Amino acid sequence: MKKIHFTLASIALVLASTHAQASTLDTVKQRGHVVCGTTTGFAGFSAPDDKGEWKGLDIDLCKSIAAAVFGDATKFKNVPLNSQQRFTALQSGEIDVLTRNTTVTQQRDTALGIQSPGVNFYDGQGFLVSKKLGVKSAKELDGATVCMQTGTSNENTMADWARANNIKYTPVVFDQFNEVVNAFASGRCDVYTTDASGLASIRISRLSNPDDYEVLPELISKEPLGPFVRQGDDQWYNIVKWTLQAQLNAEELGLTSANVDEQLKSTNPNIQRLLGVTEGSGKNLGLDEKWAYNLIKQVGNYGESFDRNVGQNSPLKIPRGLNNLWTNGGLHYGLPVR
Ligand SMILES: N[C@@H](CCC(=O)N[C@@H](CS)C(=O)NCC(=O)O)C(=O)O
Repeated sequence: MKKIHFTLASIALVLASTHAQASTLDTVKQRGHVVCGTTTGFAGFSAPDDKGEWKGLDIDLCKSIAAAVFGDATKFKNVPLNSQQRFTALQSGEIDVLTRNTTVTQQRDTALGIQSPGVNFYDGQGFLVSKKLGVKSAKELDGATVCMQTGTSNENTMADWARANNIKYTPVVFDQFNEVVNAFASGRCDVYTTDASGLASIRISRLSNPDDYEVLPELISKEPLGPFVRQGDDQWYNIVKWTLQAQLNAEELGLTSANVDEQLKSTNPNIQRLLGVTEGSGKNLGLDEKWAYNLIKQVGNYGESFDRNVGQNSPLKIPRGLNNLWTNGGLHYGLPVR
């Protein structure tokens, strides 16, 4: 099995290097829409609503890229990918950008032919249990059966943590997200471990009685989640990187989808540069000068997207915490657009 994966990865790397020849921006423009890799359906981050429209924090990043490139946030399509499929899809050119709760690690950022342009959600790995289990701390999990998804960083983190804490556990692992959720919901395992944001999403959107479950207090790792692009296309890397930076800068500068038109009259030079009133940032990216204006107007700033999808105005109600701006005690720090 290992051998087969290795071979597939090598083929994908060769394909990726062939692909790097054509500029991703040209390919995207010619096609008329950007293609983002997302989850198969993870409420709050990337999931279809009742009308089949994909919504979420990661979908908003994808839409923002579309707005930056085309001036139209609707010019995107998403390819649903499970944890295992996501890197091959990016390497092979099936998607232009992976916008899907993916932890930035050194190995992923170097050895897979892909690269991380930034972090759009700071997270950590945690545990979800049924209250019936009567466990209050992760330290009490000795002997537990633990549900996880194949191809996630969660598998290795769990193994490291259990070894360090002298905890024995039986992994119950599946390829498909639905299989893991169903196994946990039917009691086939005592614990579900993945990113805390994922646990919050699963508890609210996938379990029939969310109040029967709780997330344990411990986080056992750092899981900085963010988009990935292929190595070898600096312009596309910069477009994705600065799209995220524009979302963050907009929040820092108090620019929202509601007030951005009025703010075109602002005399603040930082606002003038971000909104393309003072020209330059668009040209640097190979985009229209209104690239950031368009994404702020059509999708909103980072905080608007956070609140609507995963924060206080969403069913998940995840606190801003580390995902607040640095000026409010969080880690998000918009790099200067100048
Ligand atoms: N952040 C971790 C975990 C990400 C991950 O794939 N989590 C699973 C949750 S169990 C998921 O999102 N599954 C959704 C799917 O496969 O559609 C990673 O990058 O490996």
